[in-house]
Amino acid sequence: MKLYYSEVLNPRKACAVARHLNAPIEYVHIDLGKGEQQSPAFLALNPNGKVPVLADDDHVVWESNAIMAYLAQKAGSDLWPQDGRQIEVLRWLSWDLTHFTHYAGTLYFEHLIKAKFDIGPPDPAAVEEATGNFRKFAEVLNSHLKGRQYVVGDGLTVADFALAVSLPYAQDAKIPVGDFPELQRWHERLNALPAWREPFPSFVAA
Ligand SMILES: N[C@@H](CCC(=O)N[C@@H](CS)C(=O)NCC(=O)O)C(=O)O
Repeated sequence: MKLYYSEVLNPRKACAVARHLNAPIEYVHIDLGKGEQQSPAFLALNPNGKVPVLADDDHVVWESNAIMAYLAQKAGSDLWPQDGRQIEVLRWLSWDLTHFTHYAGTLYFEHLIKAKFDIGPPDPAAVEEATGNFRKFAEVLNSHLKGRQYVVGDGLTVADFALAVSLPYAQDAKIPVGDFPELQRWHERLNALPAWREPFPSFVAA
């Protein structure tokens, strides 16, 4: 399987799950700064021109959440559970895309990506709106995590990998996690996983 990635937010989910599962992956780096995601060869894989993309022979999967689920299902892993927990995982993945990481992602873009790719200063209005909305939805997740180790059931799932993806960048992206102790406790637990701390394939021996 080939996993097309770059060292940014959404590919981080796919790379972390691939490493956690020890999946047999050939990593293909896409240089977003050089616009490699717009090359005809890449657009033939993903017409959206975005990473990550997984190619399993002729089967191509884009969208990081779908890639995580695909890798887990292929490995027979409970990261994508096959019982009633699957609906719960889907619920949190959907909520994450629209609410939680949607706003954390805006802060990541405004504070980190704009500087990294030299595309202007943060937009104060976008930052203010995203910060307020992040706080609102972080409260929901913080309450849910009280008394829990993981987001769904008793074990790690792809929902944890998705929901926590912005947290390693919280300080630099000015994502206000400081007011949410359950979020921090949960993220510390994920930090015990090597695949979480170091998801990108620099861990692969050259
Ligand atoms: N919903 C997609 C989002 C993918 C996405 O936005 N990828 C960004 C990196 S985090 C990208 O490839 N940006 C390059 C571009 O838009 O040119 C997913 O979860 O995979």
